[in-house]
This record gives sequence, C-alpha cells and structure tokens, in this order.
Amino acid sequence: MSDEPQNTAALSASKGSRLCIEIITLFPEFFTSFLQTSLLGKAIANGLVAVRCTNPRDFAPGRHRQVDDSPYGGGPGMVLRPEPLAAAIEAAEQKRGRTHRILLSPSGRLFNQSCAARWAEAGRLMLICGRYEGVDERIAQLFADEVVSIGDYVLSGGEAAALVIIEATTRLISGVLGRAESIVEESFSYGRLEFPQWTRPPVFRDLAVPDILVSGNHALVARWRRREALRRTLTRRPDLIERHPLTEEERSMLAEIELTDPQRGGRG
Ligand code: 6GU
Repeated sequence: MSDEPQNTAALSASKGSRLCIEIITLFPEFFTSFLQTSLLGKAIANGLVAVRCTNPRDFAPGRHRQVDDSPYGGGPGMVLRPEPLAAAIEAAEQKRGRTHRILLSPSGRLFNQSCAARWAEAGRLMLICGRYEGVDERIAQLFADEVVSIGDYVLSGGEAAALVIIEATTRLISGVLGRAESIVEESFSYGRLEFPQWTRPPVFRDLAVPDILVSGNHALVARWRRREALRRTLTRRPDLIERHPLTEEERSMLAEIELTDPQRGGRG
C-alpha cells in the first residue's frame, strides 16, 4: 500500500524546489505525460517545481477499495467517501509538510490570474480532485483552505482543472518561462485582452499584414497595438472594461475604433 505510485514519484524531487504541488487524485496516470512535457517538464527536471500524486484508493478499506457511495437523501450518482480522501491528504502532509489546500469543485469560487499569482508563492500547494457526482461535504469543511472552479461548465472530475491550475501557476515561477513569455503575462492583470499578432508571409490567402506593423515606427506600433487590444476587449470581453475602466487614451481611441470598424469584430 503505497501513497506514491511509481509513475509519478519518479517525476519530481521535492526538496529545495520553489513550489511543490501535492495532487490528491484517483487517476495519477492522468498527469504523467503533462508533467513530462515542455517547459513544465524542464522545470520539474531542474528541480524548480515538484509534483507528487497521492491516490485515495490506496487508503480505501477492504478488498474492493471502494472510494464512493450513494448520497444520503437519495438521488443519482455516487459521492466520494471522506475517509480515503482524508487519509490521502494527511499522509501527503505527514510525509512532506503542510500545504495550502485547494478543493477542486464546479461549486467553487472562480480561479483567475490573481489566484495563480498568489499560489505561485505558496511554497506548498495541494490540489484535491473530486470525481463522480461530488465529494462528501466534510472534506471541504475539515480540509479545504479554498474551494475553486475553473469556469462555468461541468467536468467529470477535478483532474483537467488541476492541469489548468498547475500550468497557470507554475509559469509564474521565475525560471520556468523564458523572458519573452513572461512579458506577455502582464497584460491579463491590467484587464485587456492581447493585441493580435502576425508573422510571415506578408500575404496569406488574400489577407495582408497591417501596414503599420512593417512601418518601423515603434511608438505608432505600440499605440496601434493598445488600440487593437481595446477593440478586442470591447467586442469579446466587455465585462473586463467594466472592471478596469477606460483610460484617457482609450477614450480617445473609441472614436477611431468605431470609424475603422462599425461592427467591432465580426470574425476573430
Ligand atoms: Cl474544479 N471540477 C469539476 N468537476 N468541474 C468543473 C471544475 C472543477 N471547474 C469547472 N468545472
């Protein structure tokens, strides 16, 4: 009875890393290729980030190791029993230390960039993945520092949400990303979508790259990009404008946007 399945124990070293993520999951194999891939894989190999999986099934009693049961009060589906989850959480922390514990649930508060920024500094983070129709409420009461959802849609379990959170959080740890990528980062925090980008060829299927981007006038390019970022935000995410009101420059850009494109958007 091990709380460190071989496939994931090999993925990380937990001492001295900037962030150690403990995952409580019935499906540790879900994470294997993700954790070996690309920038995150490198960060783990370099010891910047450590990830450990603990499987509640390893702590479930009996020959059948049953982790779920039918809900009190009736209704369809199964609910995760509290004992195996509690035992998995406590075993991980007894071995490697207290964590900031996050229960993943569609009924949680919405995850966003500022959660990612906060958790990147937490040192030790625990992501508790639910499954089936739910998790016994006493797990939230006894263990969760936060209950978090990644959006208004339903997933069959917390595993895909954990991947999202791991990627968004670890890319904020210095050394995980290259310098160029970290600059792009900042834009979400100030409440505007990214400006559109082009690369070669200069014409693709009759669509040309905007002239200004090849003008060599850096100040004009920068202002044009701020305007196009505003245009996109107005069309696709008006809620961001409400939370981050227009600057004086942006108010002057509004007239230009309406002139250039009365429908403000269309495709793309
Ligand atoms: Cl964290 N879990 C599940 N099961 N569904 C979700 C979610 C989490 N976030 C959005 N939908």
